[in-house]
Amino acid sequence: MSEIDLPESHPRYQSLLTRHRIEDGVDRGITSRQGLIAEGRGEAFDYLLGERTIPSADDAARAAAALLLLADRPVLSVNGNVAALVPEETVDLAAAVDADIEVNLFNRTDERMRAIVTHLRERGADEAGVAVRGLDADARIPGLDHERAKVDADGIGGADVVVVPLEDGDRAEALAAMGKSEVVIDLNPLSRSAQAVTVPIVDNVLRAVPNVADHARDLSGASQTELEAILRAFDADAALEAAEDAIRSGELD
Ligand code: PTJ
Repeated sequence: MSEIDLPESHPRYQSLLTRHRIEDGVDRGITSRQGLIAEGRGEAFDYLLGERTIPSADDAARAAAALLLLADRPVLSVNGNVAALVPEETVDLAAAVDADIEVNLFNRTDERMRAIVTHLRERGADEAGVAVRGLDADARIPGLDHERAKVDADGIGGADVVVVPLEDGDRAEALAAMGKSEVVIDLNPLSRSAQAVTVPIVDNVLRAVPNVADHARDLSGASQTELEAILRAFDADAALEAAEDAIRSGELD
């Protein structure tokens, strides 16, 4: 038995665990109520994908790992859904690629910002020596309204590569316009954020975040030339097309 009192062999285990974590996140002031709706939409796409990491998403996860290992100042952006679903896994990925974490919210309030920063510190960031940023808010992303534009100058503001799971399309486009390379993790291959970025991973954050960390560990001894070759071989448009195909043609049980 686990945190939801169901055996892991239960056929809906993953989905029920995910719902439980999101509900719990809302109760604890971490996840927004809109996060419940986002989760429902994500679940529908995941069901159509067969709740698995398709080969093109695994290639994308490897390219994302290469991009992060090549980066000078990588930052992992965390919102209320990511904080509820994969806090330890996000810290583990940050440690594997030597990145900082920054809390960056669509529905930003001081209470939620502080609750999420504390949650991540307690879920391993302090122990792993991973910086959790977002509270300084001393820089702005040009072209966005006030609250969504707030970032830390030493975090997303100065980053060269940003991982933005479940990102809103405007902000993904605005970050790309600042010249940053982005990795988006989003189950919807048609979302504007997935279309705007260097490496779109069409997969559930529950699977994608640990998968990128595994690829990063596997590539830790690779040379710069090898990492660059992996990145060059990755075709973002083809990956999005493969995901859309898998969703449209998937056989449902
Ligand atoms: O915590 P905040 O205030 O920053 O708000 C975060 C949410 C996610 C509520 C906000 O950014 C939002 O409203 O997002 P959207 O526009 O609903 O988009 C969420 C996207 O994430 C959709 O394309 C979903 O398919 C996708 N999604 C939902 N759950 C998952 C997911 N993708 C990957 N893994 C998931 N578990």
